[in-house]
Amino acid sequence: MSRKDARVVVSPEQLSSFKSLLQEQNLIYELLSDNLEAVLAKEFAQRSLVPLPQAGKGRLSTERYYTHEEIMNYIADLAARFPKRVFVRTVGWSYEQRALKTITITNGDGRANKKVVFVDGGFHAREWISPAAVLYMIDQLVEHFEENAYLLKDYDWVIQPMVNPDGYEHTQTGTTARMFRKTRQPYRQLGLTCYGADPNRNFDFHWNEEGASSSPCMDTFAGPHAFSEPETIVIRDLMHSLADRGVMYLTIHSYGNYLLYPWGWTSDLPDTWQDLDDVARAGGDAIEAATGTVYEVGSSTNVLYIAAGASDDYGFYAGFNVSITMELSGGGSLGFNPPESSIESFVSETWIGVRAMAEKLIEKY
Ligand code: 0X9
Ligand code: ZN
Repeated sequence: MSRKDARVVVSPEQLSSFKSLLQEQNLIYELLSDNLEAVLAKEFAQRSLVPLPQAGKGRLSTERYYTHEEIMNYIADLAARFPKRVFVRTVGWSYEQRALKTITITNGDGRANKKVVFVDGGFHAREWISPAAVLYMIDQLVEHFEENAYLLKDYDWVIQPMVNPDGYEHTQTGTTARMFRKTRQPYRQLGLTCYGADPNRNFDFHWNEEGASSSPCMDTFAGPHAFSEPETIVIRDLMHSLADRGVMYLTIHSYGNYLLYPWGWTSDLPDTWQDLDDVARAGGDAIEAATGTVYEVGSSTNVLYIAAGASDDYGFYAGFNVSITMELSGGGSLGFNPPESSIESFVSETWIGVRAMAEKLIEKY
């Protein structure tokens, strides 16, 4: 697929009229699968269901995706093993009452009020590679402390590996649920119940303007009002509590290989866009030099699409000097489902980019 191609899923009933439409518009198309359900079911069946012995204790490998509970156990275990450097805090509860936790990683020197890098993952339920990549960053900063100590000298890293655990757990329940994106709070409209708001359209900055939907059954449903979801309130409050010290907010999504900075609600660029561009480009360049993977760098609206009410715009507005959405590589039949065999290469590549962006921050701020 080339860059401007798009994957579209069409129901069997609509396939022939959709093909005619493409032909009328002279659009070139390729049928990637004539039975997506079956492909997804096969991919889903291939994932490891059996928790590894001791999963959540000690290091987490990159050989499989983990449940929310395993991830929470893992960070608790890290805090117990490295009590001088690692701190875990419950920052709130999801709609279905799962614990939302942050892990703060320091160098243990006890110096207060350092600058902050705030990273999150798992905003969108189906983007399983996101929390996996964030776990790898945690492992690097904690278990590989010696080689990464320079990243913690003047910075604390505050990391929330799972923003939307209800959605994430839902996507683990079966093939039909695998491509679910949103939170799990139910919304009723015209006698129909649909689940969830898009957490990345729920922030109160140009909320529900372009690129967001008012319909609860849409994937980009902005919610009935801004901050209708407990999960986004938690991120908002963390952002405000960290903003004085916050140099970079980084949110990990998939897929498409993009490093995006504000704005996402308008095609205008912020005054400091060149600083944002420097940081993002440092990440993209480091990845390309190391693996050859090319990330496209630019403002969300200008290189991807306009979408208002997202966390990156809000974090920048709240005071972070730099705010970046990193869209990792795609894999599997739909891009959101890279096989377990590719986790290691995707997450280690992500770390190369994140480390380079942090180095650029240290140089500039
Ligand atoms: O649409 C999104 O929320 C993000 N892409 S994804 O495929 N992971 O859903 C991109 C968000 C970019 N940022 C803004 N538009 N502000
Ligand atoms: Zn996403």
